[in-house]
Amino acid sequence: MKRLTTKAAAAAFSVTFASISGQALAADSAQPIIIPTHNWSSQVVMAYVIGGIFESMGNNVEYVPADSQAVYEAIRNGDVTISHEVWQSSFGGAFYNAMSKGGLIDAGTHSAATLEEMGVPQYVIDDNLCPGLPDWEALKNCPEVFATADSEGKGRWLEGPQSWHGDLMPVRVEALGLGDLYTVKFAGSADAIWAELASAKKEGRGIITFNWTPNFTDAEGFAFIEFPGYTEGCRVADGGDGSCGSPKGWLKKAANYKFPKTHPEAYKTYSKISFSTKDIGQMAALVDVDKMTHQDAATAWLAAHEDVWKPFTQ
Ligand code: TMO
Repeated sequence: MKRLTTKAAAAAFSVTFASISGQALAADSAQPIIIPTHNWSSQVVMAYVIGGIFESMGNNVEYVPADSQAVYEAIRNGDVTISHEVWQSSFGGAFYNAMSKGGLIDAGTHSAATLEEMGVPQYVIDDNLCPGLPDWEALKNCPEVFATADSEGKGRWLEGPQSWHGDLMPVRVEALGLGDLYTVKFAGSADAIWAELASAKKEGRGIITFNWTPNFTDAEGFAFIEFPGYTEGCRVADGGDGSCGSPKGWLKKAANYKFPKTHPEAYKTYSKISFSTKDIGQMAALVDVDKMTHQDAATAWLAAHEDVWKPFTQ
């Protein structure tokens, strides 16, 4: 009898234990979800937006400044939990590299389509400062329009920080046969690009800078130069000559492979998060136009757009 009782008790215990551990598996860990911040506005605002969404669900979050290329290795290793703005042109290579080594998963794609490309403010086209733009071939006829004090008599391409995509643009200038006419200068920060665009506009002078969409500049108008079309394999890193333009690309979300297990509720929400061109443009504009801090911008964006983000949590 005693044996049977013990067995029954053991059976009852194991049923209870299974259901408790079943519940435990469905609840999120109290360990912080680690969110990286990089050096352009929408990404930092979106870090706090997504962190705010996780916190609204009772999760703990932590923010770490991270290099935007090295972050994919950090996610793979588990030092960082997510990357919420994986731009195809700049980071597609590092993203798939980390995925193929193991430890990083694709957590879905934002609805916004992207472009990261050299271009000119709309007035450069409207005032016909370099006839034929935005076709890249027009650049051959007007390097002097884009010359600056530091550009050695050539036209200047003002690139973003080199950390974004290395020597992509210097290689492209050479591959297109523009090396005698144009030189690439790297800006120290995104803010340095915006400052240069503002002063060129004030002076009504020509300027070529790296820029992207979605961004706050979508509202005012920015014309991306049309380079030879992007194809898989057209870049030097992929075996090509590097003369192609950037892809009309995707914007993905990456995560460490354990995130769905450690924080199943937060991961489910993260997998549903999809921001539009408008959403991302607004996040950038709150900082770059309205001059809010990134944190305040995120708080304001969350308060004004519950209709956008609440459904992701349901
Ligand atoms: C990665 N970025 C949006 C700056 O091109």
